[in-house]
Amino acid sequence: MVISAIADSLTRQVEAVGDTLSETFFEPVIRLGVTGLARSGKTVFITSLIANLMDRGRMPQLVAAADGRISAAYLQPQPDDTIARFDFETHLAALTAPAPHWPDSTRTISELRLSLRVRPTGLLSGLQGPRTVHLDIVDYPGEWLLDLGLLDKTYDQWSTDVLARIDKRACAQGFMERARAADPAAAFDEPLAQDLAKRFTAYLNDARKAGFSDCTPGRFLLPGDLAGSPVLTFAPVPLLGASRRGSLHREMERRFEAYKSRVVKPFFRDHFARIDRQVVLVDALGAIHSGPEAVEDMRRAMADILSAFRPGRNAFLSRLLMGHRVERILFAATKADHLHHTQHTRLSAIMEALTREARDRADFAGAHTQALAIASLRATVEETLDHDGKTLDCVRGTLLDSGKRAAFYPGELPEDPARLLSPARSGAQKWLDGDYAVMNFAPAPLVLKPGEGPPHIRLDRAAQFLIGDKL
Ligand SMILES: Nc1nc2c(ncn2[C@@H]2O[C@H](COP(=O)(O)OP(=O)(O)O)[C@@H](O)[C@H]2O)c(=O)[nH]1
Ligand SMILES: [Mg+2]
Repeated sequence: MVISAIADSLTRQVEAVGDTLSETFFEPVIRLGVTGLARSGKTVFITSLIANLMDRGRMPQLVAAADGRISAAYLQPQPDDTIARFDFETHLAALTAPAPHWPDSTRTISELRLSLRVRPTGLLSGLQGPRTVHLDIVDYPGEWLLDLGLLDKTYDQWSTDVLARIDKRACAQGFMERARAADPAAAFDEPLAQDLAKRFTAYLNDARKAGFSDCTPGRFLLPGDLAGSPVLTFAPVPLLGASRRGSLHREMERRFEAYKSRVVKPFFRDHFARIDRQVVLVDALGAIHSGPEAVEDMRRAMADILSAFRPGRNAFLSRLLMGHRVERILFAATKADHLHHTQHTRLSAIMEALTREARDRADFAGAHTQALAIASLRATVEETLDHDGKTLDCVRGTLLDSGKRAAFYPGELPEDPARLLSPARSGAQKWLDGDYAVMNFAPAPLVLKPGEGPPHIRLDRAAQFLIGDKL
């Protein structure tokens, strides 16, 4: 405990020195974290944000851009040598190709530095030349934040919780059968451990496809170069009676502890602890489409994700942060271009309600928060159709599967978010009042005028909230 506390605080001090150095050169650095569960839209968000910061014609709500105070924006080598570079050029090329397509999914952490030349505002504007503000954008999987919850738990607490939660889920039966049959007190057996871990991983993948968000340990889904290593070869097995040396239970417990200290803690120390501003992307429409269970599960996952931004709750994290805190957190419901704009306020309200509990806590810790419905890349146009004598507010786009153009009505979101969240909380199996559909649209071919970035919805509002005050 003591040794790791010292080591943790040393890292912060070393970093603090780095911070001061760059500040003395009047080049402030904003470290912007972009997170969300898989497929929530991180890659598209970062790509479009950078493109729209470089060509600012569609950013009227970003005040410094509207005032014409940003004279240049350019990519620079990132400060961290050991993190993958966010592959902006390849992703942008995918989105802006003659036959555009969505970028490939990425499964790890990456980073990019965008530097902005900004003229100061107000009294100083005549006296000072332009300053350079560096924006370090860090893309990391939200699944990794969920792992914070593991730090507080012993292996037995974790196993009991997981098994109770997944016991009845259809997608967990392949794993549950094997787990029930395994004798945790029996001598450790590597093939059995691998089989259990493999089935547990398969369950996590299926659970995620079924729309569940509580899929931890996060690296089981996104193993990167840890695939197949012992820290990822464990699973929850119930303990019956006392744990013996050399037993399956004891070795599983050891690997669980190794996962916490060798995988989870380094991520929080090396990446998370340095973030200044954060955007959390949520595919709320996708969850609503999957049904009440998925919505409730997402609400719980959001609360868990956001507990990482309330460091007082976790001793490891408070020691690590030593007062450094995320100053602004944006919760953005992505893919709002699936809805006609008449429904956007409702989506924002749902987003706000989904994260209410968690946001109240983050507010308490001093961070500013906001909820928005956005589309990083607008793939549809709006259209109002007559249908059985009523008008329907639709969106039209190219369907991803067939390549055909079609108008689409996703269903009407309720004005009061409680109409979705209450049945979700009380365990309803399906929506009573409505049916919600989600289409997968391909990105639309773009004709960009000089100075214009890709079309979006409220990306400029998001940027203003996240970095506008620093420009
Ligand atoms: N219509 C629409 N779809 C989007 C948008 N952003 C993301 N998507 C969809 O969501 C998928 C996942 O996005 P991606 O950025 O790769 O998610 P990540 O896994 O969080 O990095 C994409 O392949 C698109 O199908 C958007 O702004 N509009
Ligand atoms: Mg990605």
